[in-house]
Amino acid sequence: MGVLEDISSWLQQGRAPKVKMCVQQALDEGIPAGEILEHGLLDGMNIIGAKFKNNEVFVPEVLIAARAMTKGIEVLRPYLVADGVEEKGTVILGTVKGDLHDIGKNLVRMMMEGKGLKVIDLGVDVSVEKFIEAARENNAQIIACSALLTTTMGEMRDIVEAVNASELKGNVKVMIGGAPITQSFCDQIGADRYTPDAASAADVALEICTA
Ligand code: B1M
Repeated sequence: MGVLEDISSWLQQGRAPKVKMCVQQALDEGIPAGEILEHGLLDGMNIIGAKFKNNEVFVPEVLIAARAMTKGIEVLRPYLVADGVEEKGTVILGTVKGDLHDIGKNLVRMMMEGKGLKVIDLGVDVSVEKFIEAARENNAQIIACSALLTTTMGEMRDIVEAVNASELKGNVKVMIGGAPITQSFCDQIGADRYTPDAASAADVALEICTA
């Protein structure tokens, strides 16, 4: 088995130190950073994402794998920048105002980063204005918001309205998700996309950014 398969396999097992070690080994062997990312780290994360979607692995495994991926990316990052590997798009992510739940949002971030997207994570309790400002400043293609409370999901309507009332209209898509969110709520508030889980959120974000 080659070192790229090792990276993918250790990542799926959530073994961060092994992932770091193998990424360094791959760099020492002269494998380009983009290839290590694509065929090692992202390959492993894609497999985990698919298994998560099919209920073959659960939140703890995903979090541990995602942490291993983050550690691998830390080793790789300076080389990626040097090699000029382009990010595939920029996503502004946050949990809406009044809502402090962030476990699902963090999964969304990790899955999106696993797809090669740049994610600017504004954290929790994020106001409409902060989402808009960040999208504007970073030339983002997507505002992605998470809500876990029925009392905070209405914030998403305000975000859609604020985008539509600004120059971002047409250029920035609003993606929504979280336990109480449904497709019918998405249709009702005119958001661009609803996805039920982190893996499909990442798939859709990539689709939007590369369309
Ligand atoms: Co809270 N809480 N909580 N809570 N909490 C819920 C959501 C609740 C359903 C529990 C219950 O009563 N059964 C309930 C909401 C009821 C409602 O609104 N109808 C509730 C409540 C009431 C509250 C408080 C008000 C409790 C209180 O203080 N009285 C309070 C509110 C605080 C606030 O936010 N202002 C509160 C507090 C907390 C804790 C701080 C203790 C903790 C949060 C810790 C943290 O996030 N760091 C917490 C937790 C852990 C939960 C439960 C138990 C678990 C949530 C979770 O992390 N799930 C939750 C009950 C439950 O859901 N079983 C509950 C795991 C996570 C992976 O799932 O976030 O749904 P989830 O993400 C999923 C999808 O939804 C999707 O992807 C993920 C899976 O791949 N997804 C997206 C999420 N965001 C997405 C965005 C996308 C796409 C997909 O696109 C952009």
